[in-house]
Amino acid sequence: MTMTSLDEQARAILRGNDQGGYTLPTHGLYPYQWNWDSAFAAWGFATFDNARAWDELDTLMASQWDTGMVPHIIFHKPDPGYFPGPDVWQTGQSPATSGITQPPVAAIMARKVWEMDPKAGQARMAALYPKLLAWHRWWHEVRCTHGPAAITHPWESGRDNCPDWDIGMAGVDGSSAGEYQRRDTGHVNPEMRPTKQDYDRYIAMVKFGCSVDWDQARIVRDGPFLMADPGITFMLLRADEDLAVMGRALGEDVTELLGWAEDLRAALPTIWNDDLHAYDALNLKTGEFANILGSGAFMAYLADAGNPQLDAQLMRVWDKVNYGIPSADPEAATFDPRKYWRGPTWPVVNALLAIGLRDAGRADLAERLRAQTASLIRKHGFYEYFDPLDATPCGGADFTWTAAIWLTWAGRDVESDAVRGAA
Ligand code: 9WN
Repeated sequence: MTMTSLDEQARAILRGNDQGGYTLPTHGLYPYQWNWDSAFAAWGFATFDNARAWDELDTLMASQWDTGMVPHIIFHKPDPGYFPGPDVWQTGQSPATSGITQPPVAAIMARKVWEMDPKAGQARMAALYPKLLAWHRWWHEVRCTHGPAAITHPWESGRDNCPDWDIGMAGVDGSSAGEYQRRDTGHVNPEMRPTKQDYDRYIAMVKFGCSVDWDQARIVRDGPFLMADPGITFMLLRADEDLAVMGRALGEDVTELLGWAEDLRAALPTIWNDDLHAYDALNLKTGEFANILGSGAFMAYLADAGNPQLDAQLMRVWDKVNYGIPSADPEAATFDPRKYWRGPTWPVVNALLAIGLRDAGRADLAERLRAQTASLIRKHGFYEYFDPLDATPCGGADFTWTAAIWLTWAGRDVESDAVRGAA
């Protein structure tokens, strides 16, 4: 299979998943618009249709709540193939949305899209800027009250069932979930998906949100789950700084944004676990660290927050596998190479890490990661995630963000990366 044919396949996947203004992650398994998936889709579209890239971001931000939160799913058209659907979330939004958010990578991706065609993107960016700013304000005012960025549901992290959340999940009573029918396990191999116990707890948390009318202050204060997420903390920090670059280019006063970024950077020691020699997830309800190394910690490079101890941890976990960065520590007892976020490698996370490594002056490591990610896609196609030991493709096929990552990064050699804004 030639490079060109994979480029064509990737573009065909983006077009095939395009619903007119927004893109599904993949047909069947995920039949709606997802927040951070859309941001990556925009980056992918920008390689061949810059206007369509901005449309994707516009559609996402059009469902922003009055509070500034941008929901993790937008249920544009009813689809019985996904659970939990809008009837379970009951957020009263139109179009219907979930009641939680997802990693704030939209500003990071908007900056890339803009830099790929600054002239064409100027007006589009100006229109988007206040919405992104309001979303960041929401993150800082509502979710950084303990310092680092906190999540109230594992789905917010985008790394749903990673071992980072096990200690927080243990405190969630899943018995209120009641009877329900999962749909995900009918689309893909159930062994590669979260367990029934996980789902009971996920649904119990959704029910808690409904019970307080999605009042964020109450969810943070009284909800069953509250953990600091290193991954989101670093992505938000990077996104603040990228948004400030765009703000300056628009002639905006970015003092507030830079203040948020400074506060967040000052809070990083809170999530540094000395025993683990790494950043770690922290249960804000008990003050306990998760004591497990996850791929969220490595997002530190995105925010210029790497250090020699983290470098050593990165090389340790990377050298234990053959393809990409594992989502969880391969030397931990909880490691499972095919179970979703408990071990598999995710092209989209590899791409974010490579951006950080490149910025940290480690182009050699970024290239190693790119080559490994490309080999997974060349071997098996545009899967959702892969076994990092033997490259087995996992989860959904013809996946939007994997196709986008191919077009922007994994399928590019070092020279063309710069052209596509991946540097
Ligand atoms: C819940 C769409 C999403 C991704 C997440 C990934 C998975 C959903 C699910 O799919 O989560 O949000 O139903 O499993 O974990 O990162 O955004 O691709």
